[in-house]
Amino acid sequence: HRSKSTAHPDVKERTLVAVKPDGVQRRLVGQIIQRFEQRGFKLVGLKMLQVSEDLLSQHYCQLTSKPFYPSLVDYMTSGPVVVMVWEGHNVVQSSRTMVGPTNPAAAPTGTVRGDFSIHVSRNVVHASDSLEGAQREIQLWFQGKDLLNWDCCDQSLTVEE
Ligand code: IDP
Repeated sequence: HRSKSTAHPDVKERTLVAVKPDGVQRRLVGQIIQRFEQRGFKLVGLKMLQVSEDLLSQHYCQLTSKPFYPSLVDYMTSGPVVVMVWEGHNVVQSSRTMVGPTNPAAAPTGTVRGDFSIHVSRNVVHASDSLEGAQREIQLWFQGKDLLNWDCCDQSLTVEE
């Protein structure tokens, strides 16, 4: 006998995905959301904002000493971003696969970066790279009250419960 709670403990896994300013300007928000919806993940948080340099330096705390960091700040603050939290089985790793490698030149067709971008400095989208990173980024970008726990009526069609 397997109890419901131990069979699939990670259906509540969450990750942070952001459409960067180039993706918003190029009107790719809808297509990017559609990919996560149709895969079967659940949207639990969504907002549009102009990013501050302070938030960005916390988000990219491991990159602030890189030579490209000043241009990364210019890019990420050039216009609004749309930031989302997606939930579901293995969502952190699956989102990274759906987004593709950092450098679009290496990104396979079928990935967001492989389908919509050509250069590392304009790669359209962000997705957390690990469970720990996802937790850190979600706390940074969202207040707990702005993440919703809701029942998706077709959940039993996407995971065994
Ligand atoms: P990731 O976004 O795939 O997790 P990171 O190494 O965390 O990759 O880099 C964060 C972001 O910084 C990239 O998505 C890209 O926008 C930018 N970036 C990374 N490496 C370079 C570079 O060599 N030149 C310009 N921008 C870069």
